[in-house]
Amino acid sequence: MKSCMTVMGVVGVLAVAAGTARAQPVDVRMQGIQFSPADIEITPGMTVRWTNMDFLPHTATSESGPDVLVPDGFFRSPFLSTGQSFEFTFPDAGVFYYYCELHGLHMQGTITVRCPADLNGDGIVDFSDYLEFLNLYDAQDPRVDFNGDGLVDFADYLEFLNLYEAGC
Ligand SMILES: [Cu+2]
Repeated sequence: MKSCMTVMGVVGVLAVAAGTARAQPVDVRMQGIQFSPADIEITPGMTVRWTNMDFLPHTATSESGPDVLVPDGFFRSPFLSTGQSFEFTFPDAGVFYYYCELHGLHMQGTITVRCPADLNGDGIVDFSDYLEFLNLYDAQDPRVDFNGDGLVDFADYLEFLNLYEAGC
């Protein structure tokens, strides 16, 4: 029981460290009447920051699917002029489409929010991800270097268990 409590303590510390590491926003430029990069992948809790580099106004407006071009109310920036930014934090996993209200079809992007424990990328965290983790761990694959220290080791195993048990 005592050793179990010790492991839980270590996992808690790792979770706090991971949360801190994700605090920095991910940048998307509005440049040349395009989002750049147009398609990005992040993890839940991360913030995206759009910045307008053009001499035309733009928006970042969520839509329910590609080419829908109707605000779905999830996020909607004001009209951004040159140099202005808008930030939005994505709390949950999913694929989120967005567009510019002034440039419609020509200016769209996607934000894929994927749980780090969803190693097979099927949108759910389940036992197949656990098996995938074990394979990647044995292969020393950098995708399971969860704490980003350049090593695939027991600390990453503990972090994976923490994320897996949290369902993300
Ligand atoms: Cu635009």
